[in-house]
Amino acid sequence: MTLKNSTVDAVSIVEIPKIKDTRGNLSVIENDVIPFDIKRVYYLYDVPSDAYRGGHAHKELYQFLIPLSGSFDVIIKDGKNIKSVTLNKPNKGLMIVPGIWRELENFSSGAVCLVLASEVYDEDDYIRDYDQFKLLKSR
Ligand code: T46
Repeated sequence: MTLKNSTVDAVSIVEIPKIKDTRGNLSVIENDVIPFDIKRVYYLYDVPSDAYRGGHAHKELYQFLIPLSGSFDVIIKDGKNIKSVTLNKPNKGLMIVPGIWRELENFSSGAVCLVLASEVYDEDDYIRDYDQFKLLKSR
């Protein structure tokens, strides 16, 4: 998947295996759940309900977003199409491929968004200007 050819249809909800017993649930992510080796893990928390995060796309980065607690909405755009996904189950994550604009909003109280990333942090991988994003997608 490349910056140029990806569409919102390539962004998918992925179910994370759940091991359930009387003590509660345990979910585990191994290489068969996500299609990349994890190079970085970060998380968003204590996000005010009126805050807006994201507002950018990545050139090469794959990310897997997991709502460890609470819920939030992810708006995804490919320059032509828009989709909105609500994440609210800790065993269902969102796989975002390169070349997809994302906006995160409507965080519930206590929401925690865990992100597994295919690359280490690199500001050069970000496209933070939406007009530039649309131009790159249309070329
Ligand atoms: C994404 C959404 C879901 C770092 O120093 N290292 C890191 O690994 C990250 C992710 C960020 N930062 C710095 C860069 C900024 O100075 O932390 C500050 C906040 O980052 P940003 O405004 O990009 O945060 P979000 O929540 O808008 O976006 C982040 C990720 O950057 C992004 O890739 O998809 O979470």
